[in-house]
Amino acid sequence: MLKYLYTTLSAASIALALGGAASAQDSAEPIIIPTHNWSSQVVMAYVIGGMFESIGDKVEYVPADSQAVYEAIRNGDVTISHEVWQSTFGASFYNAMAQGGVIDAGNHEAMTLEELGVPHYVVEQNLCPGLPAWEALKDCAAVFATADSDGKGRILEGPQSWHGDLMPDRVAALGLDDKYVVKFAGSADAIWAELESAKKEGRGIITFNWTPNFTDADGFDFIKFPAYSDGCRKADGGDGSCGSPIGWLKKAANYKFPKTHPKAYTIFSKISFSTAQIGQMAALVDIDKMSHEDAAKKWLADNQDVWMTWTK
Ligand code: TMO
Repeated sequence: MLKYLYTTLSAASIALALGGAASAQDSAEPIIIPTHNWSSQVVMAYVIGGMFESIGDKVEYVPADSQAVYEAIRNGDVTISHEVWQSTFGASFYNAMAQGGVIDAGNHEAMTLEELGVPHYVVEQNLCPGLPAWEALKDCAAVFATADSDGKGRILEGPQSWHGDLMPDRVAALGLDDKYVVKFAGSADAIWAELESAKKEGRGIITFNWTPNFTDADGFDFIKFPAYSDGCRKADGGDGSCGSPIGWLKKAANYKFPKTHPKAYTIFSKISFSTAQIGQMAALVDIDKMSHEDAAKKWLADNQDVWMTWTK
């Protein structure tokens, strides 16, 4: 009987007959994963790429601008984005979606905050009484002055590519611009280097930072600005006098991805990293000084129980 089946039916139809509905195969075309300029995102790119490779799919990594990437996903040059931070990229994500071609592939478990703040010792040692309430900043600009800040307090913002003039707009809207100047860091590493030297010298420093990040473990106190509400930002038509939202962290994909790579897309839709897991990915690079690729290999090796529940 079996011999008869083999000689008259194709392998595919036997699989169908014996196993019920056979699932579709993923395309041999590579899945294009973007890399940006902060550590968890790059490590997570290789972590997710490693999961896709574990099922036999091909992966390519492309350095991409973290705002323009949503248009690149929409037109198919890039397949996914695995860290869509609400505060900084929510508008670009939904603008691209509204043009057609971007899908929401679900949220990570971690909630996020992208905000100005101070290392914990600044609060603990009372270097600026009243922090973390933003009003305290009015009376301690001198504590945050640097050689290049003209006697004003310096606010060290991240690279301008992340969210443009959000912080200069906010500082002006809150009436802090006669006392503070916003300087853009060239890279995330420049922020970490400044935080380290300020800590060594025991001096006050205000920087942009975010959670989940490796700094969660150290203690970093985000400043409490007036609450965020939709439309409060200048870019959204408001006066800009609001802080950042406690936001979601989403995954995005090109609309064809579920069809071209159904197995990989199914995995991608299930992926959900926690605050601790994302902090670990950043720490492997920013504290342990591993390369992004090596950090991802180590993370995958140490956390098979986590990711294999999504790939099996
Ligand atoms: C997008 N970022 C996590 C750097 O704020």
